[in-house]
Amino acid sequence: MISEKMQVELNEQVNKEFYSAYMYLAMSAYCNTIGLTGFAHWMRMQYEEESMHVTKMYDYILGQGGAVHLKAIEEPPQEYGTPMEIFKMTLEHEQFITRMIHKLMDLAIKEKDYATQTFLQWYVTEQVEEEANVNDILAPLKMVGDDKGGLMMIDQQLAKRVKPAPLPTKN
Ligand code: OFO
Repeated sequence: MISEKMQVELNEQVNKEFYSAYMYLAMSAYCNTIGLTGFAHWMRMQYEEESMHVTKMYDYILGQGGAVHLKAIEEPPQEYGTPMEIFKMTLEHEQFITRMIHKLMDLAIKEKDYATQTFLQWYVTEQVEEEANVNDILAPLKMVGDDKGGLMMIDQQLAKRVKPAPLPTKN
């Protein structure tokens, strides 16, 4: 069982995770448009990952006897600039999501909601991994700068990102 307030805040987070998925899909489309198919693939996999974050939280709310409230998803930008700008924006977005997850955890602790604390721990760990993954891409991007050959090599590396493992299905 979750409190009314926790239900509201988890539903807000579902919306933010949907926005994350939406933004990464828009980034994927943009990368395709500028001819960086490896970057586009990485962003497409990130979209799939975020879609799972949505579903996992959705299932948790329902499993706790709560009500899911799906709200309108904000429109993401259509243009993202250079590969470096794309990944800087990605890092800033993930840092924002990390702060949101931590705020949720603060609420779960305040409410002595042990089940939600355990549930959110998965997201806390996931955010550490997500920020590290983005930093691992930003480092070589900084190194190659505007060098086209270097960018192509990074593009080939990003094309190898594997599809995230599916979550166990609930329904
Ligand atoms: Fe990128 O972790 Fe969810 O939003």
